Amino acid sequence: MGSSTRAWALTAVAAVAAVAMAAIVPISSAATVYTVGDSIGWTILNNPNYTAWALGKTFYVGDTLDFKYNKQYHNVLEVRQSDYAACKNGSALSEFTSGNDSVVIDTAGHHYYICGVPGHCQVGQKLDILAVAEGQGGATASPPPPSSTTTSSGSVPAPSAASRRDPPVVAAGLYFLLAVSAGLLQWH
Ligand SMILES: [Cu+2]
Repeated sequence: MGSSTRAWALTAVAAVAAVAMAAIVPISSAATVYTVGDSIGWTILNNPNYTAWALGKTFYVGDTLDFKYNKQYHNVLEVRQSDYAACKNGSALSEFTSGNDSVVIDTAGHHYYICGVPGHCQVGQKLDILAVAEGQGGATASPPPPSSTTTSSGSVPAPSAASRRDPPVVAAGLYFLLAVSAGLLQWH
């Protein structure tokens, strides 16, 4: 009886380990690069709808927006919400003019982009994306407050690429599993 019981115990430990590790280790996804507008790029031709383009996509901090356009006719300005809504280009937060701009989303929350060429924003060359911090759910996530977090322990920093896998938590999980398996084997 001893060997079969021990085999059962080891199988149980393995199963518990698999489930526990799946829960402990967050799913890690590589940063995504999006071409704004996909094949049509950043333009006013053919009535692009960048709101529709962004719909259903989950943007994470660390992802990249590639704006591809003819730099003779367009540019990319990151602007505040009010300027996005009003299509004002006078106080851009950032300006991109290369015609092939890779813009890394560096903070969670909304990011607003318009073309600064007169008239273009008004006919739809504008993009509003909502970025969520890594590790947060997509569809159900709401934008965090601009400068503070609502975690129970206020000192915990926002998730970042460096903390995507949390070694102390994984180590604690492994220690727990070792303790469980040692206990199971002792019982038999
Ligand atoms: Cu334009």
